[in-house]
Amino acid sequence: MSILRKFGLAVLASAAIVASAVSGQAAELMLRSSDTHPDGYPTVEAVKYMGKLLEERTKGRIGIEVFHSAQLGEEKDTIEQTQFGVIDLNRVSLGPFNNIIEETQVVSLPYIFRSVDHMHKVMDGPIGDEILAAFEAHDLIGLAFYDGGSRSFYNSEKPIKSVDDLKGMKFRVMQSDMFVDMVGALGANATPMPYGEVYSAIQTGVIDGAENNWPSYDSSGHFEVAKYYTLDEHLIVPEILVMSKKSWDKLSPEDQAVVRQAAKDSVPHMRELWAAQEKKSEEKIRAAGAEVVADIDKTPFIEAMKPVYEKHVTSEKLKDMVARIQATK
Ligand code: BDP
Repeated sequence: MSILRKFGLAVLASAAIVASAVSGQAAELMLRSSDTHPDGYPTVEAVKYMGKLLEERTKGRIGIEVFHSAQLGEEKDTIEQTQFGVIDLNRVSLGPFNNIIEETQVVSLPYIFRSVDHMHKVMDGPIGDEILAAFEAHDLIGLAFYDGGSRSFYNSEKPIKSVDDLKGMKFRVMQSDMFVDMVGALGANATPMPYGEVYSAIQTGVIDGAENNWPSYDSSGHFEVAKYYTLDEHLIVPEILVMSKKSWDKLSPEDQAVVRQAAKDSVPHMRELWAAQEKKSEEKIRAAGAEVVADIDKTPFIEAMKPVYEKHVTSEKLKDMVARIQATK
């Protein structure tokens, strides 16, 4: 490139920075962030909030643009793109990491958490930090955990009141071998598939149903095609905000610290948004005529999960993590 052209581009670039600083529009460095959920969903709003914090704390140098509604693709693909540095930030469930990062399996095990509070205690403590750190070997930087409530089964066929009722039914799961085994252990059949394909798969009868939390059951519209929802709450899977290590390495250590802190500071805001959205979605879905089975004996569900633990918690490291989670009060 000629010196003149280089100079010309530099002038253009700095003109753009001045213009953006004046208009308050885009920051100098706009991090591209992916989310499968629609605009307004708690995870999307939390990352936007983090972007606001970042812009304030860097005086407009760094911001975030959230590409919601799976504009950049389905989770499994966007995870790869984040590893390659094509996407800077990604808010995803831990489920699709289960086959890649073994530590994520432990906190994705069915019934590993006694409650959302228990999950918060674990993820906010040393075990959470260990799991965040495990991402770096996979070209990702784990920044913060978000809430994903608890996930339960829904289907288009009949109200499920016991493990027996699930026999032979077909459910979509996230792309994680452990979730395939989880459904198998309940006597049903699992089909791993991208989130965006679930609605039509239920509608056309390829599957009988899926499993998710209230806000996703709502925003995906799945309740329109699968109105039987059984609150067996088999999973409390944390969600995570990751950054591409490639994008991370381009930041100064000071900016890295600001990014990490802004991510952490978005968590309490996210939890508030989440709690409010869970209530709103539940009300909306009940009003829409969904048949909710709420009083269900979870003991047989919990007992059925033993083979999943036996198959997936094999190393001493994972066994120790499970024991430490169970011992967390
Ligand atoms: C939602 C998670 C989202 C997952 C989706 C799924 O927030 O990250 O993609 O479930 O089931 O609850 O795939």
